[in-house]
Amino acid sequence: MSLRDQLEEIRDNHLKAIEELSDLKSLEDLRVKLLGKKGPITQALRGMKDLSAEERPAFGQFANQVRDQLQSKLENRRDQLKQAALNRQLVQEKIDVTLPGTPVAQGQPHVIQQIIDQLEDLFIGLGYQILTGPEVEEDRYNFEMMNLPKDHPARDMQDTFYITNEILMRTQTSPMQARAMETHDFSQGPLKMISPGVVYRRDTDDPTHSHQFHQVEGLVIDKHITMADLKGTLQLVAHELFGDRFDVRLRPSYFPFTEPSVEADITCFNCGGKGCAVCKYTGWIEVLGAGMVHPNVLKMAGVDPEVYGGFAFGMGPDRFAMLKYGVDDIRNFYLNDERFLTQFSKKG
Ligand code: 2U9
Repeated sequence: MSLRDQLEEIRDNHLKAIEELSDLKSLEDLRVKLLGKKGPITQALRGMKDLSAEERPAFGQFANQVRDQLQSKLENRRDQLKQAALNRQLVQEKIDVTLPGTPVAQGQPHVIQQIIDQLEDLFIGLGYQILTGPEVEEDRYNFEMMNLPKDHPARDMQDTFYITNEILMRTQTSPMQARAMETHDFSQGPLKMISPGVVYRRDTDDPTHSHQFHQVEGLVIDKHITMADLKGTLQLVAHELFGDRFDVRLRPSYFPFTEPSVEADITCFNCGGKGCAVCKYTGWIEVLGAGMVHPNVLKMAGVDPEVYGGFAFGMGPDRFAMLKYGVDDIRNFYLNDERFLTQFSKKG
């Protein structure tokens, strides 16, 4: 077979082989094999040395033509295969932008936190600071500085979770107020604060008691603070939270850290004061305790009771939530049952 015939055969076979290639990898393999140094075209060109000087140019030209032909066939086929691969990918990765997205469940603050948030907003508006502090407290701040001396019944082991003799789980958030009074610089103005947070008592859990619950306690210390300021503040809170037709009344009470002490009632939200089962036919609902800060408490925090005085109050957001939503068992707030908690959607 002549050299030209050999080259024609190589060309025809490979043009067919290239056409039949189905992937880019085998195309590249074939390209290297066909056009490489050991490839059939290079081999054929080597045979040129046996041709006569007259035959050589024409054969050389023909060999170049064959190589160009194969090369452009390879390129064409590569473009086709690339396009086919891209088309396959486009089909496989097709995104239907009209499909609805997967809904992401949105959380919400715990119902008690919602109430605390509302109170915080209200008191921030009145110029109070929000101060939070440790739940594991020193006896000194939790009891001693609150005018509850060592032999006071409220300090009983039965009522308090003690960690050591001097360290305990706070039974009220007032230790935060004691800390604030101790450090406040009264030359810079009054102390106005609320301390929201969790407190702990060694109660046996039942529908109205939980060993863990929340408090929001408030404290205002300045010169010339009177009980009228306390009542005015509580009235404002009631109006803001519930509406203008809600009134506040104070009844005498006793707390070791306030003197005089009061319990504050608000117009029954259920009957508007007429009397119903919720308010036990009194027209009033007890919502918080309060009073004028006891001089001993001021003294122990380094505040001169002859110059400064103030009022304090304490409320239980758990009880608020129970009253507001008609929840009859406080334990529901601490079970983390989603079916219960999602009822109190902020939007709803
Ligand atoms: C300082 C001085 C006095 C805070 C007060 C109450 C009355 C009170 C309870 C209501 C329901 C707590 O959540 S509850 O169980 N609180 O009745 N709290 S006066 O008195 C203070 C606080 C800080 C320095």
